[in-house]
Amino acid sequence: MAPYSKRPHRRYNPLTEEWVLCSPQRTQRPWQGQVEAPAPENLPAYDPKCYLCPGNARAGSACNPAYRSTFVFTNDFAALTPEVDPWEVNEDGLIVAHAEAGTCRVICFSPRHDLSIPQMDRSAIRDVVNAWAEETENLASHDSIGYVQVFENKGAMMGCGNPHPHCQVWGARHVPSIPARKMVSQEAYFRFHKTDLLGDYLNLELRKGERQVCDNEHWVALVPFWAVWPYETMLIPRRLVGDLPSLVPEERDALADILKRLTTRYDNLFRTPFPYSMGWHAKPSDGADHPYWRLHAVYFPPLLRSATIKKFAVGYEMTAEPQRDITPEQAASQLRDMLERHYLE
Ligand code: H2U
Repeated sequence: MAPYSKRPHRRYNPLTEEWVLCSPQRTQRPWQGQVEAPAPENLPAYDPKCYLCPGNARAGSACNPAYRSTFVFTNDFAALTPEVDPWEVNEDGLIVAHAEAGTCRVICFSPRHDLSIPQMDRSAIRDVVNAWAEETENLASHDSIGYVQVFENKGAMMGCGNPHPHCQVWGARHVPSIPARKMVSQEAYFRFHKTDLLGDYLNLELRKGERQVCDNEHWVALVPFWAVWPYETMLIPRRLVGDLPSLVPEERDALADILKRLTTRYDNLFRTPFPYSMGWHAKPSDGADHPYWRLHAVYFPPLLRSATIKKFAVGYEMTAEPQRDITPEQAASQLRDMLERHYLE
């Protein structure tokens, strides 16, 4: 039996060069902490008060068209704005800042207020994949944008203000901290081994088989060895491809398939709309090749042991390093055992 199934240990994340403390012996501890409200059920297909539904008013004078598939708009409360005069502050390397420019877009996945990815059909999810790729390409074409981050925040537990299925795409001048760390480690690995870090990791996982959740011809979903969140997963393409626009049609079809299957397993785990933050980590959009960068998605769901008990990243995690109880192998096995038919169907 692997030394990491029963006793406390630390695991290394070669992408971010961070460690996670894993304490499998703690899974039996009783819970007397906070219990979250269950997610609302029976949402209407159309909500007249929703600012993302077709035909409805948004902030200011904006009004959504009567869209029938995906719908994309520039965030009315954008965190980044395109026209920023460059400036820099550096006082003894201790007070350091610079201006940041960018554009924030919102993608509505569907006109239906009540559906999310696991309940959408594959062709509708394929439209979402295309929208991700198209938005990435459009933003990346601006000289002032050096990195495009696609992310989805799902569920009130994750601070998402609206159940209408949507995600955000932020293009920024500088590569943000997390992808920047992944860039350094992937580049160093590639220089040394002449192969890409995530490709080698994927091959190792395929040989071992203990952390895979589901797969198809072009994609593998697995719980990474270094996962921090209880049911954290990663989606990795079998081909070395650096960004969403570079995916060929078959890979996009297969991505729609694996997105539906993975998120259905999530929903089925606690028979609830599974909250998460997910995001794509693609190569920087600065026009350079970045041959070492393998596109991948990360899913960080907060739920711990039921639909109403979530993990808090506090205490040791805030002051020392991330920690988890249930092992990635146990989480993968639970997700593997789930049906791929949605519990509401
Ligand atoms: P959340 O509800 O998940 O926060 O995301 C919705 C985004 O939509 C959010 O970033 C934007 C918010 O700024 N928004 C608009 O752009 N226009 C509106 O009228 C309301 C919300």
